Amino acid sequence: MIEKKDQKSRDEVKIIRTGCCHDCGGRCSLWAHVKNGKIIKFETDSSEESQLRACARGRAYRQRVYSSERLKYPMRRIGERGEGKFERISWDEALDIVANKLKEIKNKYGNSAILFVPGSGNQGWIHGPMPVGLMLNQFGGYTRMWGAPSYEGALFASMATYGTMMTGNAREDFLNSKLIIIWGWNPANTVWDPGTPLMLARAREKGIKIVNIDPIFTDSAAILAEQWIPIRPGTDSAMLIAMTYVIITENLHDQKFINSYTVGFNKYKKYVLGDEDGIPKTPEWAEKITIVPADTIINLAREYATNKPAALVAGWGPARTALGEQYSRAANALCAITGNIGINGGYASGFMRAYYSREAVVSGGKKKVGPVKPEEQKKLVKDKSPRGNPVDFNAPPRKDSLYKLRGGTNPASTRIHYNEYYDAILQGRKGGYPADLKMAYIVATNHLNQYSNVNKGIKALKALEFIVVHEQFMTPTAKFADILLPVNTFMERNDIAVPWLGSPYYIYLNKTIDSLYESKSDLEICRELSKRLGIDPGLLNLSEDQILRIFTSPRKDIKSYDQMKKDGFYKVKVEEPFVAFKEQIEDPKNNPFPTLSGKIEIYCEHMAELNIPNMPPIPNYLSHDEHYDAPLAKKYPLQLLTPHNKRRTHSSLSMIPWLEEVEPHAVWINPIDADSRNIDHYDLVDIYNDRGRVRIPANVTERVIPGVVVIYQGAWYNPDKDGVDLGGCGNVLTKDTRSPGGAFPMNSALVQVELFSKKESEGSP
Ligand SMILES: Nc1nc2c(c(=O)[nH]1)N[C@H]1C(S)=C(S)[C@@H](COP(=O)(O)OP(=O)(O)OC[C@H]3O[C@@H](n4cnc5c(=O)[nH]c(N)nc54)[C@H](O)[C@@H]3O)O[C@H]1N2
Ligand SMILES: Nc1nc2c(c(=O)[nH]1)N[C@H]1C(S)=C(S)[C@@H](COP(=O)(O)OP(=O)(O)OC[C@H]3O[C@@H](n4cnc5c(=O)[nH]c(N)nc54)[C@H](O)[C@@H]3O)O[C@H]1N2
Ligand code: SF4
Ligand SMILES: [Mo]
Repeated sequence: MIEKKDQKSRDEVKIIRTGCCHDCGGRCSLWAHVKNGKIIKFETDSSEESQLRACARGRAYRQRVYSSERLKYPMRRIGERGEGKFERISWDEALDIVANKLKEIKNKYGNSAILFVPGSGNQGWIHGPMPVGLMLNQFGGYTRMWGAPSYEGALFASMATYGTMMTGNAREDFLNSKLIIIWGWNPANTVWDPGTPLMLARAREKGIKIVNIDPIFTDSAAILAEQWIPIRPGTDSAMLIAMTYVIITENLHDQKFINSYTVGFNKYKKYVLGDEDGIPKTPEWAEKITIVPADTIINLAREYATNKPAALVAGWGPARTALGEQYSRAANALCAITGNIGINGGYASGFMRAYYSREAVVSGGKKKVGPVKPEEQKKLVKDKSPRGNPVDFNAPPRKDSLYKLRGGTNPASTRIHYNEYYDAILQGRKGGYPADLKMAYIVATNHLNQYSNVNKGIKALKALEFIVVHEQFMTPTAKFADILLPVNTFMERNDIAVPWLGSPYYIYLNKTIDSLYESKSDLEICRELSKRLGIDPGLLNLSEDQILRIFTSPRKDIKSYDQMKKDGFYKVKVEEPFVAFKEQIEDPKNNPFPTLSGKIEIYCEHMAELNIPNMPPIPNYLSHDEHYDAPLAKKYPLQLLTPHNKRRTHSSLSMIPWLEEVEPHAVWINPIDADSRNIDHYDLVDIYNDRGRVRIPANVTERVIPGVVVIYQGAWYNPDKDGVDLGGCGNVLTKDTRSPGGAFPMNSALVQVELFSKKESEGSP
């Protein structure tokens, strides 16, 4: 019987400060009201500015934690791989099987046969993929990926142009701009951190003009922007180059800035004016390609060049295309030739990260950027830290990487691009890949769903000898596991998380409830597996609190760990908004840009030396085989976009009833394209190409331009018996290749759409 006193304390509501650390750029406060060991309600940060307010997704989190679909105990596959038939087993048995398989594969084929597939599901420091990486390093290493689907095109361009990814100004600095261009960016939905949409809203309130360029009339276009300029997907570099043409020919460029801080302007100018190819990149030239009227291009170019300081924020979406780095390079060049870099109210575009001071604090000085020493360019330096992967040790760099520059993508040639895993599994060393892959260790990712060409992915996953997955739900990827291990959520453990792009705060995620069912954290799983593998668990043997204190200690900006734990966040006081490249502009002699030339590289010699097709050393407009003007467009005339949706974070949160009410999943199609196909609102339609077929309702809307259809990424792949996806996963249709710079072509697929059934008929919604 429960004592009266105990009953009373259980009935009391305790408020435990924690956070949401899904992958939306920001990390937000969730304050859990806990009664009798159960979360009954969430509040969010209502303390002093700047508030870390959670969005609707975070606020709906109770329905995820307590979902009946949560994985409850370890399971072993009993049906065909991918069929989703499993039986319950004990933790001991499951861990024994995983450890034995790891040892067997290592002995038989070597460590490079182990493919580690980490994902973005948890953004805290000590859970998710992190402990698995540490464990596998200790075990002798694994084959890992390079390339992030989020930003690889933008990152490559940022490194090539600026030699760094630290190119963003603090959000508050938007208020110092006279004009803000948000290009292919929808922060009203994608958040990036709670301060981003807020500052843009304040800028708008202040009367600062915001222009948005996007094929979709997004919520940002509707709420934040004064002007929406619809553009044909994948043609943005043509518009940017034509803006450059207007600026140069009308003498609106900042010649002094160009002379002092950049290299290669004259070479670019020749291309822009058409001196070499005979094609002047005029607004009229761009109009035909982009469908943006020449006058609109001219006006925006003039406005941008004459309203200084102006912020051009080139989002990552248009860079998530077949030759995405060209768009980012052209945007960076435009920022440079107008001299909008290194000043309050300006913006360098680039990668957008802006570490107010954190980076300096962690590495005890400046972040290591700039040229790599010549002797290190042939062989990567052995990284003996726990984060070093022995399989990468001493590997020569990839031939198409910016290997002479530090601080970008790891160039080890032992790595495989994330969007090329499937061919790597199917073809191995014979196909030119660096390893023969035999098992996959999949953690915190719904990889099959979230990376291109699902149907090829299925073949590849079936070809492996063994697959282990750490998951919270039976995702389309989890169905391919041989051993499926149930993981707890961030409500059930302690962690710390920081926002991606350097806003000055930390979130402390206090554990709110005990782990549900038999679930464990990734950390606990790796601690136990390490014992079975006979390796030193190192850090993994410590408690969460001990590890978090170790990780926090080099960060001098956190004045008190205990205060942070109590408050559930730590907001760092910053004297003034960070402005990227301020020192480079104010005192160039003592602060060169961390490029090989020490200047902003409009022309990049390093790229020229690489001499890779479709990777010119100056920004270009280029077509490709799934562009609107490619021969394939005759068969598949519509351009598919697969952007990020407000209802979920990637594929996480996709089955939450409260969030489903926000917006039903459907393919967006313009009335012109719908009418010509006899499609009405909410009819069931097929979207298809040579890679696969998706069947979902149509949302007939003018919010997307003619010629373009939209399937928001993240819906769960759900094939019928013929392999038609009834779930609406856009990656059934996207292409599993990469650009020379590593961009993922997730917004560059050609498709056709046809009516499947009218909405009144049987089988439709
Ligand atoms: N709600 C929510 N927020 C998220 C996420 C999520 O899944 N859900 N994911 C997070 C993650 S990991 C990331 S990386 C970021 C991604 O952030 P973004 O990459 O900025 O997000 P997207 O919505 O894919 O793309 C932004 C816009 O680019 C547009 N776009 C696509 N192709 C083109 C083009 O060719 N030209 C132009 N001009 N525009 C184009 C799209 O229509 C879209 O409106 O968002 C983060 N935030
Ligand atoms: N077509 C198309 N595809 C895209 C994109 C696009 O724009 N278009 N965007 C891409 C981008 S930018 C990204 S970042 C990727 C993201 O792709 P993923 O990294 O695969 O992200 P999610 O789909 O959210 O899957 C994360 C999984 O982690 C699980 N999880 C959550 N917390 C934990 C944990 O603590 N431990 C473990 N073990 N698991 C956990 C969740 O249940 C979820 O199933 O998607 C990419 N895919
Ligand atoms: S889902 Fe993303 S934006 Fe929303 S509360 Fe969580 S971390 Fe913040
Ligand atoms: Mo991402």
